[in-house]
Amino acid sequence: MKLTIIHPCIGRRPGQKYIRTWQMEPLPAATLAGLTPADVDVRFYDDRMELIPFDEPTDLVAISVETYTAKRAYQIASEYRRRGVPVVMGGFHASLVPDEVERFAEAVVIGEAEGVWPQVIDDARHGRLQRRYRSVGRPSLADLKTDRRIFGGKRYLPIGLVEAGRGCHFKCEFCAVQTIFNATQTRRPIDRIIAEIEAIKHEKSLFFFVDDNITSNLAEAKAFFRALIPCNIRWVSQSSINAAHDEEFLELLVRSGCRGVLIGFESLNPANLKEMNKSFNTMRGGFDKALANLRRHRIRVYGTFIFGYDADTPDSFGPTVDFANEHAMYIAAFNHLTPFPGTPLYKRLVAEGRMQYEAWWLDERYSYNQIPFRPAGMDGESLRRGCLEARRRFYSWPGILRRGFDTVNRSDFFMWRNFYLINAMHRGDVSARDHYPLGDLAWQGELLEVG
Ligand code: B12
Repeated sequence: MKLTIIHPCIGRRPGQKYIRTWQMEPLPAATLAGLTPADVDVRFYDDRMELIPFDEPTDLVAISVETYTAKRAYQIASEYRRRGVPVVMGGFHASLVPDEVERFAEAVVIGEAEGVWPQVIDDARHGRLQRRYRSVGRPSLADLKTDRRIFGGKRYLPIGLVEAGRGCHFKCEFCAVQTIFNATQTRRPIDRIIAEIEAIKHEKSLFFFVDDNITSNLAEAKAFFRALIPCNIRWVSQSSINAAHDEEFLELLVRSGCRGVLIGFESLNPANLKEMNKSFNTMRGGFDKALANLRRHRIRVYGTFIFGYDADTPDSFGPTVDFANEHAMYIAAFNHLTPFPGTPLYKRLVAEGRMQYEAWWLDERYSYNQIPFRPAGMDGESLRRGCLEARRRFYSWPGILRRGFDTVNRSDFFMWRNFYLINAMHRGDVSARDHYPLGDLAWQGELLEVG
């Protein structure tokens, strides 16, 4: 049996290269390959960096779908299905809106693949694919095997992506992760993660633990960091701010090789944090105290901010960029609020009649950075432009140089050298991402729906 796994891009403008900062090794594909029985011949194509050979013979196509990649995923599925090849879809978007996704695929997997993938393969082998497969509860990640052989020959950013755990216990209103995992987290056994790191560490200069929140279970995170110390690697990850108030945790971060954490600050306005159910951000002295603690331990910060919550006005942008600059954040994201389907936020905005386009991810008029809902404190265009201006200011050359001279940002030569590379890439992305199309603009024809 031949299986073709596809990781779709968000979209494409003919003749233009894809956003480089997004070209990391896709773990969903490698996880699926690792779950596939050994006698299946697996091929993998990454739509973000290569052409898909639609005419290559295959028995089953598996596509990972996120909300931003849904339109492109359906284009790819239509190509295969027109050639008589069955398509199975899974991933975040498939789990959030299976009713939509199953219109474009023979089968949809809702939830995590670990519990159901062997059955999908077996059913496909015997020509009896079911319309839906639903993962029940949270499967154990003990046997998770990431098959990186599928990445061979592809030009990814040289970062080792590794999963230590999945999910987060917080219930932020906008977050697709809490919606899917019902605010629970599962973790891999520490010895398995360490074995995975040891196997690839000679080829990776930096690791990225893709966990939604590596500190979701602080006690287990600490045990993991202790075990990580002898690996002697550099790593970055995503963390909630509460961890920055725990001195033992901070010490272990440094000793285990942590070079930086992404923290969702989201907003400087407590009313917004309350509305997004993220008031925990202001605990124990709030942002300034947490940032001072991280600074003391020389942990770099990737700060992420959201604009467009109800208390935001056109005056919200300037002070937020000032804040990110004053704290010399290594990098920062200034995004508009995005209502992902299925989230409490999406449901609220629909109930309040504030969605501009309900299925914005498929709407012909929609492109990246457009605002799919009506904000309360400004119009959509002011929100779009405010985010763009915030990014332009933060990634201006004088801004980059100033942050580059910060004592924490230049405290480690490897991270300092990469500071300029990474900031230059993000600077280029500011205009490259603006109005980036969803779906391949050169793709012709109608999306093929299941009859
Ligand atoms: C690492 C990461 C990135 C990295 C690397 C992405 C990459 N190429 O791998 C970077 C930083 C580049 C990135 C960028 C973006 N990301 Co991102 N990212 C993640 C993160 C933190 C981990 C992804 C991961 O590797 N998980 C591990 C894998 C194994 O888990 P998984 O994807 O859930 O897959 C399991 C199941 O979903 C299922 N499954 C998945 N695919 C398939 C396919 C089939 C056929 C089957 C059967 C099952 C199946 O089985 C898997 C095993 O159980 C997730 C959060 C998360 N928890 O997943 C966000 C996440 C996927 N990202 C998200 C977003 C929005 C983005 C951006 C649009 C952000 C932005 N505005 O710039 C961009 C888009 C980039 C793109 N698509 O080209 C959202 C997507 C939400 C949604 N509704 O779709 C997520 C969920 C974060 C969030 N909290 O909302 N991201």
